[in-house]
Amino acid sequence: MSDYLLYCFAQSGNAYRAALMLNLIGADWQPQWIDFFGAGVQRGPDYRQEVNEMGEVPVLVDGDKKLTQSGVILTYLARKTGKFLPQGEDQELESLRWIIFDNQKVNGFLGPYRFLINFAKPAGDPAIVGFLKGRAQANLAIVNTRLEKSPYLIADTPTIADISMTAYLYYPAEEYGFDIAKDYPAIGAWLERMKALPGWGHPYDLMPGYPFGTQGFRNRA
Ligand SMILES: N[C@@H](CCC(=O)N[C@@H](CS)C(=O)NCC(=O)O)C(=O)O
Repeated sequence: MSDYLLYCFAQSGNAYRAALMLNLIGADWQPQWIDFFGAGVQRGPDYRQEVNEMGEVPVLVDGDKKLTQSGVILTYLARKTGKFLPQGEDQELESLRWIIFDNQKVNGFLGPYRFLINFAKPAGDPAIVGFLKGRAQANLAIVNTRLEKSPYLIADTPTIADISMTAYLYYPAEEYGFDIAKDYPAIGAWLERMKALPGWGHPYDLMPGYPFGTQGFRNRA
């Protein structure tokens, strides 16, 4: 049995934050696929009662501990292992600042935008899609400006703030109708730096659910 179990699915950038962290710290972990788009178990009373009252993925199980919210999972794993841990109060606060901005305004808009144009049935209302796209792009520009000044978000080395920010940013450009790495070059260069970290993996390789509707992986190493 693995040390950690992660409730996740391949299309979830929110879950990818936790999957990537587990891989980067070299943890012994296994995914528990959630059929988010099919049965939608996360919406059912059993899931809410037994797994996560918020009805969300990701959920990390570590022995008797069950953690939800990717920012909490990242903080827990960083504190437990000392890896990607912000150092001292200033960095801790700065990391939290970027994680909240990411959750609410960067990937918090990008994820629903991608969902509405790729997976929602019926597809999203164009006015809502346009709003989400505009907000996501404006906030990606803010992250880009930040990364023009610093190799990683809050320090010269990567921390959980960077891992959080990667959430939806490695998915293919076709899923967005624009190319994040090309349109925001400092983000593109930073994504390459993150990709070079030992243990890095693409969301479609780390979590089950690719191709869409299956429990497979794209290229399981
Ligand atoms: N802030 C949360 C977001 C989690 C989240 O929204 N997950 C999506 C899947 S990508 C979900 O489970 N949504 C179900 C719902 O909102 O009903 C995190 O970072 O863990």
